[in-house]
Amino acid sequence: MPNIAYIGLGSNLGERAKNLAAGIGLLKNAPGIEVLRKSSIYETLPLGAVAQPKYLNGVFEIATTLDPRQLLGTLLDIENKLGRVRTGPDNSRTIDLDLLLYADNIINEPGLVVPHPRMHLRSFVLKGLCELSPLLVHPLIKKTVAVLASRLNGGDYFTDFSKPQLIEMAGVIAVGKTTLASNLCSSLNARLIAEAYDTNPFLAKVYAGKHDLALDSQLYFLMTRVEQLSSIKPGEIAIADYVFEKEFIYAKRLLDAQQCDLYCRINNGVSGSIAQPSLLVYLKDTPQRCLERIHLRARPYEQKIEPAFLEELFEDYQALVAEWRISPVITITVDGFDCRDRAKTDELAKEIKFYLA
Ligand code: PH2
Ligand code: MG
Ligand code: MG
Repeated sequence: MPNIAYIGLGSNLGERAKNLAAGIGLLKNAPGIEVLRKSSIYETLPLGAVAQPKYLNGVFEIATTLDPRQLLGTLLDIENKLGRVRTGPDNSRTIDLDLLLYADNIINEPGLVVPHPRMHLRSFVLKGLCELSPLLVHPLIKKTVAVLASRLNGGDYFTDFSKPQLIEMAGVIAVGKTTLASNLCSSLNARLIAEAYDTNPFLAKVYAGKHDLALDSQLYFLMTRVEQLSSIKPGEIAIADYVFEKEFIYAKRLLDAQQCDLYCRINNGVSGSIAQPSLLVYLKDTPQRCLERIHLRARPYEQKIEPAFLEELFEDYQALVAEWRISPVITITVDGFDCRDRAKTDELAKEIKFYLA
């Protein structure tokens, strides 16, 4: 019985479309391989640190009687036949044939890693897979390629161990951000970066209606966040129970137009050195259930929060996540996921590792 496998094609040198067509031609003629379906071809910006020409990328579904090692050998033969040189200053290539998936095999051998270790970070791979088989499950991450694609929002990412490995939590007040962040920290042996709400000397007064202190409160949060997010070392895993960009959500809601403008200028002026997140975890629950949790946890100054304010925050977070282009986003619907449940949070921690260097 042949196995189904998926091959990623790429070219960014010479006549790219012709190179891809030649690659497919040789694939079709190779013994033990039947090409079943092809995705669209996408033009993509080169992903990685070095400047390169743009790529054409596509994905192919094949049925094969070759085993994974033999299939890899065939792919390398085709690359060589089409004149790919595996040296050069910028790693550009006339043709690149990557084994993405081979049935539900998990292989980790020198030169042969399946699933392709970076496929879940690349929209140009996942979009192609989604055209062919959106419900295909990634055998390690155990999510469909459709879910994996939606986490990237059209972007392509790569991990970099020379940068801080920062995870940020987004979501409405009392959705469970701090609880989840601290559980993930113990699973991942990471540092917790907790929002300084209890040391903010202005916050309670602002909640109590002193709107003239709203700018002070925002600036206090801003400076503590900048200090916290500038302190993470290269390679260190840190989890913040906030997303830095929430600053703009709250500024817009709490400040008048002139304050907000001044605030945004200060923010842009001081935030240049903060770490960017490798991953955003968005916790989503109804504003109504968040309000119930606010009453349960009984922080005095939060008890007057109006349902309408939470609804607005919810919409703001939805918009923030919809426009997010900084990192992949894992969205968790809290209905059905208890942030206190260690079995669940351990499972999520395992998944998160695939997004870190
Ligand atoms: N392949 C790489 C590195 N960067 N960028 C794009 N856009 N497409 C690729 O196929 C690609 C890349 C290494 O194989
Ligand atoms: Mg490649
Ligand atoms: Mg390759």
